[in-house]
Amino acid sequence: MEQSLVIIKPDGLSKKTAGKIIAFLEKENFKMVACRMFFLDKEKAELFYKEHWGKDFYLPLVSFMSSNPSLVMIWQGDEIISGLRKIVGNTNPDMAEEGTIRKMYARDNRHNVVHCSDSTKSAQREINFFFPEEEIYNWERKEYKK
Ligand code: FUP
Repeated sequence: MEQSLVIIKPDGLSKKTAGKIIAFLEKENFKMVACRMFFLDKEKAELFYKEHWGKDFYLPLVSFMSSNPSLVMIWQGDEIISGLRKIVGNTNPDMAEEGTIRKMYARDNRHNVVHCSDSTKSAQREINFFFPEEEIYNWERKEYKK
């Protein structure tokens, strides 16, 4: 079963879109297996985005990500990585498809409310970056109905 890191970024929390974003993921039948609020200080944000080091947007991106806490989660499901990329939409909301999270809530290609992993390899790195194994609650759930 595939897993993806999902971050509701500082702008996503500030705009009160966390509940809506989680609802999107639940509707797809994906399962949350870890969640914590996390302040990416400058050092942590630099490390998380190290693949972008040297690009013109690197420092403003680091500064944005360390402006406020984020909600950091792991979600799991069949082909969740490609599924989430579709639901989240293009990095740049102007280019994102109608109905995607970024089209609806993002301001621009930096303040784009949510992060999801782009491959199984980066998902593994990103998950290890934030969560020790014992904080990942990956067990079968009992069904509770109303
Ligand atoms: P994505 O996987 O869609 O989040 O996009 P990228 O991995 O290409 O970029 C990671 C983050 O870098 C984006 F979410 C926001 C930031 N970014 C900018 O701030 N400016 C840019 O021009 C491109 C990306």
